[in-house]
Amino acid sequence: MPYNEIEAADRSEIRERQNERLRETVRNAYENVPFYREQMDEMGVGPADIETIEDITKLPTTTKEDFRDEYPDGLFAVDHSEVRRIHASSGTTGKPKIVAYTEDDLDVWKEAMARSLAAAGVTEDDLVQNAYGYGLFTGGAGLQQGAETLGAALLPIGGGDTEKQLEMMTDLGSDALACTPSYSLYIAEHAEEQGIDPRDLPVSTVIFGAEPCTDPMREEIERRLDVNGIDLYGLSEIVGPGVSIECHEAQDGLHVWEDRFYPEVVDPATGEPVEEGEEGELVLTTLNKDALPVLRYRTGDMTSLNYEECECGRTMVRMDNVTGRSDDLLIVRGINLYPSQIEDTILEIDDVAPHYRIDLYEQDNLDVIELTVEQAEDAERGKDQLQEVVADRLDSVLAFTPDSLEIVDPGAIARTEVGKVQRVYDHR
Ligand code: DLL
Repeated sequence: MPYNEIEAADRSEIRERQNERLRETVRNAYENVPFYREQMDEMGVGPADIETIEDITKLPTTTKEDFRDEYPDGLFAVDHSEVRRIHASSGTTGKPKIVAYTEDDLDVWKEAMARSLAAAGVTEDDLVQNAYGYGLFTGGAGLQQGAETLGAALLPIGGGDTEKQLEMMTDLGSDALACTPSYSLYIAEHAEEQGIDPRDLPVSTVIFGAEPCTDPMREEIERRLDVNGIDLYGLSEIVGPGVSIECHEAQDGLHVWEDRFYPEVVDPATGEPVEEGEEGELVLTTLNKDALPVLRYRTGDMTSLNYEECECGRTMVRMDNVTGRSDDLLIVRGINLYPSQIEDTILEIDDVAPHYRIDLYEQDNLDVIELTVEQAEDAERGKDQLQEVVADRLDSVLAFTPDSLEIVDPGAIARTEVGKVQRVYDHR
């Protein structure tokens, strides 16, 4: 059952709202954010040129560099007295991206997260254990507000302290666990170490996000913990978690709350829209953010859109799960490869644990790629034999041969308890 009727409304009604809200957003951005006014003036477009959502391609795009250039508050459209909350997203380099919310913006976010949790199958009777980080990261606060708005109970435990996670989960009977996919596997591993079968834990749903999760990784989570894995997507620049989520009924693509956040998919190289269903870079426009209206944000996340009605009855467009970013692309001796393709390929192999790392170096002006893969605890093959199998599989599926391939002992690759897992280390 959708949380809000609009989720299953006629497409024409959704379109109507998008048209109206796009006009308001563009007016707000043009009148109150000098950055957008300058861009639009330069392109010769004004708010009067934007009547329907089809006109969106006339608008300028926004990039993460724009957030950095306008640091800290150059993109704010309201006076500081109207700001109720600030979050920040830290990249690996440079200044964080600062994002702000008015009271109304927080309400939009809460409602989007309540819709998301309802779509994940969470009800008022459930306890959600929130193991996303609190603080400047949007994960902790986003899940918390959503669960409370929905009327579910929430345990604000935050990331880390895995011992405590297991204790509370068992004692309180948490129904859902919200955390990154890698942390859910870490919890499973930790339980096993303590002699607890993770399948006996009370959790029946894991709401994972903030990191890519390939199909074999999801299967591993679902199998190890005996849960339904629900993929939750979002980003600080647009709102935080709650831009889109899989429904528990179909688990077939993530419904984008497109009356609030309008999605387009473009060719990452040219910025031109791709055909429906084709893969490209996700571009998002906020339709209901007053403090920080964002026009056509180039997310860098690769996906495709599917407008077919879902078996759950929701009519809102679905995006494919995001397993790669346009800027993650590895170009190794002429072969273009996403780290997720490596993950997809190696995790299909029995005896491989869902832990690996990719190290990139430069030697004599050439890129060198080293792959380290962890052996599963219950592996039947020895390391040498496993190494051959992994090398063969990478070659036959991806036509890829790493410069070095090492199989390491179970547990040898460092785990991430708090924050996002890092798999690619670029030393160039
Ligand atoms: O990660 C918000 C979030 C919190 C989403 C909790 C889901 C759950 P940022 O730190 O700004 O915000 O990072 C956003 O993380 O552009 C994607 O590259 C990646 N990402 C987020 N969710 C997913 C997902 C939060 N479900 C960036 N699958 C995004 C793959 C994801 N990548």
